[in-house]
Amino acid sequence: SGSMLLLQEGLESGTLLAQFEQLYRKKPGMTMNSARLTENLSKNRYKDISPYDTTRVKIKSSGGDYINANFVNMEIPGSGIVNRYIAAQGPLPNTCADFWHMIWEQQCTVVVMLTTKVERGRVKCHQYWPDLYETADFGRLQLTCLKEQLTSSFAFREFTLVSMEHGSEERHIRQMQYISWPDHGVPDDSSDFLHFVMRVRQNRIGMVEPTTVHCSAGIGRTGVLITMETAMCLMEANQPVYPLDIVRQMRDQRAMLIQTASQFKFVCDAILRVHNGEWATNWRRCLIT
Ligand code: PTR
Ligand code: PTR
Repeated sequence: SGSMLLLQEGLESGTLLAQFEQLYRKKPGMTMNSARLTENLSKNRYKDISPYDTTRVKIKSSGGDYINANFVNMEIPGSGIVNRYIAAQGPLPNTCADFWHMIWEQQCTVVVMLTTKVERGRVKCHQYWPDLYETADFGRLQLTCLKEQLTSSFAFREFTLVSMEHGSEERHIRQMQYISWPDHGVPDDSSDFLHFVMRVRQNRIGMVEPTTVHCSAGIGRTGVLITMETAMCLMEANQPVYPLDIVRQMRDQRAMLIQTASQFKFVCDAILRVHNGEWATNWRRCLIT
């Protein structure tokens, strides 16, 4: 199709990456004042990564409504679908309870984690969940880890989240962790990455509640994942795929999504690979079952 030809030519000539570098990282006119309030400073993992005020997720908490997370809604024209995400930083020790309150209040049932706890000796994310068969309390919420399935690239965990405030209402939460993707980098292998995105897609089909996606800062790897899933949905709906438009649409809702040109190139190559049928020609069929 036309958009794929443009994508291929843009990649080959280098113009697409040049245009990516020219894109605004933060939408002009958007403010980030809540992040800078004194009482919120300790709730940010990185000084230079803040949520826009207008799209930030607000929590009901005695310690204030602030969390470093934004709603990111991605429309799929022609299909009537809007994929809803919450893009968030990796929780800090002092923001884990806020994180689970956000999950509860927004009725999330899928959490996608694209970082490990420690990379190259630096802490990237606090372990915000209990170990297998253990329970952790976050204020009025009680979280129990029921299942953990580990592979060399991924970890899949299942939890129950119980709210003592809502007559012990219990929900089932699924966490999908990509463990072999360093920050500022790209996955070693786009097949692994595409399998992971497919599993996320399968878990989300028909879901109206937002999916929470986080890495360490909640911009680089989170942006790559949302871009790939959006592109897959566009292809499923037989709509053109313009990756720069996807990035712009994301950055209008959370600043800086997709951090490096190599991450952008990686996702563009993966889109072409899927379109050209070089990866799982039957992927559409997998989704219908
Ligand atoms: N973010 C720093 C800057 O803006 O200059 C650069 C930087 C890059 C800092 C990598 C730390 C980095 O490594 P890590 O995120 O793994 O600590
Ligand atoms: N100040 C940090 C830096 O630039 O290195 C912030 C940062 C950290 C930005 C990690 C992006 C990072 O990657 P990701 O969003 O994929 O966790």
